[in-house]
Order: sequence, then C-alpha cells, then structure tokens
Amino acid sequence: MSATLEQTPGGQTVDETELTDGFHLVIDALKLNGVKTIYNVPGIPITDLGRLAQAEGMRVISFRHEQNAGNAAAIAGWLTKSPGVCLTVSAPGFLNGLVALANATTNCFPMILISGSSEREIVDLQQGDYEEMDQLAIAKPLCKAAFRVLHAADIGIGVARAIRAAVSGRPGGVYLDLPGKLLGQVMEAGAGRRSLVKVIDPAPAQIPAPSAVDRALDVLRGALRPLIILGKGAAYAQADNDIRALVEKSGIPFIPMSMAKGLLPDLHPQCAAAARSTVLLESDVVMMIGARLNWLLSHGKGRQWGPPGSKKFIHIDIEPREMDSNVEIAAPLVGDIGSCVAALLRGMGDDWKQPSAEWTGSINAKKESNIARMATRLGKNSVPMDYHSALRVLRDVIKDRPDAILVNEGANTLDQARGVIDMYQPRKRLDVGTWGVMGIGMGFAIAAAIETGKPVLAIEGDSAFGFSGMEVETICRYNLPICVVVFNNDGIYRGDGVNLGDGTDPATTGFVKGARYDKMIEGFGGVGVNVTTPDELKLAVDAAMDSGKPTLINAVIDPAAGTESGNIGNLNPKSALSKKGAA
Ligand code: ADP
Ligand code: TZD
Ligand code: MG
Repeated sequence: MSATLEQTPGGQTVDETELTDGFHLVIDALKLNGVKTIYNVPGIPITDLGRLAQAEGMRVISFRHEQNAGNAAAIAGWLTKSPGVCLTVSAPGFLNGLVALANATTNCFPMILISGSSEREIVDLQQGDYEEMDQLAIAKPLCKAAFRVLHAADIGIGVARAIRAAVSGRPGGVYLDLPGKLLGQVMEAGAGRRSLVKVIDPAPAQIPAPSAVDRALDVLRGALRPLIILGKGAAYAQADNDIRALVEKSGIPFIPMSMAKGLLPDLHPQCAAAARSTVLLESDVVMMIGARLNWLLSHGKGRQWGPPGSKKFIHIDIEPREMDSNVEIAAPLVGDIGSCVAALLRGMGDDWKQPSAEWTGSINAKKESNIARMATRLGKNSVPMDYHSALRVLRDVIKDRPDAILVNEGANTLDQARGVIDMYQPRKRLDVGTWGVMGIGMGFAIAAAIETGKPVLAIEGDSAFGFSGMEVETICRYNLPICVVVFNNDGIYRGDGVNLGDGTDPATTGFVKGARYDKMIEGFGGVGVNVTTPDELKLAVDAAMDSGKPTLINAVIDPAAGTESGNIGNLNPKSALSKKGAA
C-alpha cells in the first residue's frame, strides 16, 4: 500500500511513504512463521482478512460452521506438529469455534483460534456493539493461553506468542483476539516489517535428567512382565524410528491407544492389542509413552489393573504435573518423547535382556485365541449388515491402502472399527480422542486431505455424521479425496429404541428410518451410493478411494446390531426407578 503524504501546490509528490495495516501484518506474521493454511468462516470483521490471505498466496478453506473449521485446525496441528489456524467472526462465531479450541486443549493438539472482536471501549462499557462479547475472558479457562492485540505494531509479537504457546511444552489450544479496529490500523511498512517476529525453535527439546533415565531403566530391568503403552502424544512427537527401535530392542509387548495405532504396525509381532485385558491385568511394570492414565485406561487402577500395588509405572511425558495424576509413578521421565526415548535407547546398552518367553508366550497364546474368535465374527456375510461384516470390508480397504487416513466417530461404529481395522503407518487414525466427542468427522477429514494430500476414509455413525454433515458441501467445493461411509442403523447406538411415554413422538435415540444420507452429497455434485451388502460396500469404497471423488456411502446396518453406548455402556448412570425397557 502506498500513500502520498504531501503534495506541492503544483501537485508534485514530495514524500511518499509505504504503508501497511493490521490485515497485512497478521498475514505477514503468519506466513513468516510457516503457516500456509487458514481454516475459516468469513464475516464481520474478518472477511477481508480471509480474502487478503488468499490474495497473498495462503490457502483459505471456508467451512459452513466454525466448530468444523476449528476441528480441522486442531487436527492439522496434530498431524504437522505446527499450530493449525482457525479464523472466526466475533461472539457467535467465536463461541462455535471455542468447542474445538477446548477439545484441542484437552487432546494436546496445537491450534490457534483467531477471532475478530468488537471494540474494547464498547465491550467494556457493555454498550451493545454488533456481536459484542468479552471473548478473551471467556476463552481463557478453555485454552492454554489467550492474548489480545490492540496495536498494529504488536501483531508480530502477538502471533509469535500464540505460536510458541501452542506448540511448546504440552501442546494445546491458544486464543488470539483481534479487535476489528486493529485490522484497519495503518503504520509505516518498514516499521511494520521490523515488528514481525520469526519464532526460533518454537518447541525446544526438553532433555530428561540423566538420573531420571537411569531410574526408569532400573525399574524396567527389574520387570518380569513389562508392558509399553503408546499414546497419541507418542504419535505426535514424530520420533517414529526411535520409538520402534526402543520397542524392538527391549522386546517388550506394546499396546497402542486409539490414535497411536499404526505408530508401530498393528500386526507387529510385539503388538498385544488383541490380548489387551491380559496384559493390563498381568503386567508388573508399565511404561507409558505419551498417554495419560485417564478414564480411557480406567485411571490405572481397579479390576482391569489387578490388585493395588501389583504394578510399577514408568511415565514419559513433557508435562511434569501429569506424573502421579492417578496412581504413584515409580519412574517419572519428564521431557520430550524424542529425547526421552533416545536417552533410554542409549542407556539400554548392548546386553539388554528381553522379557521371558513365558511372558511373551502367554500373550501370544491369548492373542491367537482372541483373533480366532474375532475371525468367526468377521467371516459372516450378514444381510442386513452388522458392524463386523461391514467393517471386514473396510479393514481390507485400509490394508490395501496403508497410507490412506482413517477418520472415525460414533459409538458402536467407533468401538468396533477401532478393534477390527488394523493400521500400518503412524498418524493415520484420527478419532474422537480424550473427550469421546461427536462432531470431529468432517473437520478432521477435510484437514487430513488438505494437509497430507492422501485419500481419506471417514467411517461415521449416522448420529456422529450429523454433527458435521453439512461440510460435505465443503468437501465437494474443494473437490477433496474423501470417502464418507455412514453406518446407518437408524439411530444413536441402535435404531430400534422405543418411546417409553405415550408413543406420540419417536424414541429419543431414533432417527428417520431408512434415511438416505447418500442423497445429501448428490445435491452438491458428489457421488452418493446406497449399499446393503458387504460386496456392494466393497465395490463402492474401492471406487471412491481409487477415483478420489468426493463420495458418501450410505451403508445400511441392522438397527438391532449395536449396544447402548458401544463399549462404554458401564459409564451410564442408571435410574433406580427406570421404566421397563429404558436403557
Ligand atoms: P491417549 O489418549 O492416546 O492415551 P493422551 O492425549 O491422554 O493420549 O496423552 C498424550 C500425552 O502426550 C499428554 O500427556 C501430553 O502431555 C504428552 N505429549 C504430547 N506431546 C509430547 C511430546 N512431544 N513429548 C512428550 N510428551 C508429549
Ligand atoms: N454430543 C457430543 C458432542 N458428544 C457425544 N459423545 C455425545 C453427544 C453422546 N454420544 C456418544 O457418546 S456416541 C453418540 C452420541 C450422541 C452417537 C452414537 O450413535 P452413532 O453410532 O449413530 O454415531 P452407532 O453406531 O449407532 O453406535
Ligand atoms: Mg447409529
């Protein structure tokens, strides 16, 4: 931008100063730090920010709802180890994006939610501005850090602080508040350029203390029945080779948490996922790598884990306060996973003794019997399809295309798919994460396609799909190689629920029977297919994955096939006064 500051009476220019403004400084600051993509929903005051970012060569992906744009940014952050950026309008747009920001923080995904906001003078006196809200105050408890920039000259610092906060230490969500007036502020371009900050080493290595490494190795050496649990933090760390080397050199059986599947292949001989309950119960030393002892691991105690005191834990995590969060940790190993794993590998030496054949043999025996039992269920060619006959087909689709990305949400659709579909490569399975939240599906699928360029298979419960389903338009608009398979069992958990009242309304968990989700995508020019048998499903998914055309397959599943809340029905509180037939 240039402006003529002074003109002589004759009209001659005597001083021309290059100017810049808040819009351009935000874009320049993001670009300087390697941000290439913005996940966005336009509107006042950030419409022009998106337009100008596109004009300046950034990729700006516009969504139909901010929660989906936010989920896209969050998973982009997890996949790439640099913060995904979501851009929204003020108050309602900000609030829509906030769910994704909070979810990102809970899951340790690095993202930055940038929202336009109304003017401080009016917000602080509560005078009723357009979409007025004290966004910074509301965001603060739901994210790792929250910042507001009031002067154009501080944009560089604001963006730098947001980036560093998102990815350093335990990654998480960061909120950056940009009042509308800031974007229009003008300053001299040279000073603007000098105000930008390139963040050097945004996530510095955090080297574990040598004494902590020795302590962990001592505990591991003393183990008779050791186990390694790999979590999504380990997948995020991108220390794939060293993690594999550690597992293989140690000879210790491992189980992956859901999003760590594929970090080592599920079919690796040391993978004990098919003997999960046995190894949790019978192990005497458990080494956690980038996984928390939260509800997903029943807090490291209770029946699943055996008698109290029967286990020692080694815990590798970048967040010191995670140690002892649920049980005593015998060997806390605080540092970044890459550095911790490398230090353990070095410390193991050349004379490492692998676990006894008694331990690994008993696990293998259990694995074999469980796998045989599963094979019988998978072998059925049921029509109407149950979960297993449909999932056998999708397991083979991923086996044939190990570099495809799998997105997965629902209840039965999630739990069964997690068990049946083997993963072969790191960071290929994206799902509901720590909260078990519905609605991540299309946002995750879109970001996965954009960030990796690989084909995406999204396996969605019909309820789960509904939370972000409108984004099939976005998928078609950007012509993304995404195949959505909706497991349509006419409802939440099951499609055969009944109304326990007078029967006027449908059951609380049921949807329109025989709905045709495939028709939705046809309205936007995508490919829609309705399938009722495993063979039809296979044909349709193979065609979609090979063509890369936006596709939605309505897979008709027996409404009576599922169970309440999938695998976690035990978490449902029960009314002592339940009517007969209530869950
Ligand atoms: P899962 O759900 O797979 O069990 P969690 O989300 O509960 O995994 O745990 C992930 C853990 O990984 C978090 O405690 C987080 O602090 C940790 N983490 C994330 N990135 C790193 C890293 N680079 N180095 C060390 N720990 C990390
Ligand atoms: N809302 C949000 C945001 N997250 C949630 N997890 C829920 C509601 C509750 N919920 C689940 O935990 S799973 C689920 C809901 C509504 C949907 C299950 O139905 P589905 O899958 O059709 O997606 P199945 O295959 O029918 O079990
Ligand atoms: Mg369903």
